[in-house]
Amino acid sequence: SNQVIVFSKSYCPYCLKVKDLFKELKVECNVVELDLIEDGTNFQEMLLEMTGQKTVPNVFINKTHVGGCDKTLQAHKDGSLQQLLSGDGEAYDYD
Ligand code: GSH
Repeated sequence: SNQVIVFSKSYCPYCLKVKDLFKELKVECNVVELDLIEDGTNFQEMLLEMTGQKTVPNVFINKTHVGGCDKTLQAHKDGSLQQLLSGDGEAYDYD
């Protein structure tokens, strides 16, 4: 099955948008609220190193980095999100 991870902050409206999208799509996701966990700032530094992205949300689908809210919504619109969720995402490179 799909592994969807949303690195988030509990107060972030863009994160809420992304979480709502996955809810609407009935896609289960693992949400990590970086402001609510003890080592959140370490995670944040690691994410910055991995993805070059400073902001949340920071979304991964089956180990592919999708990006933030804008990129995730765009991927939903252009169909590449569904493609990733159907396990057919290898051809897509979001970096
Ligand atoms: N354009 C970004 C996206 O599409 O994801 C907007 C994301 C954004 O601005 N997130 C804010 C953020 O991460 C929180 S609401 N700010 C930097 C920080 O908290 O370190």
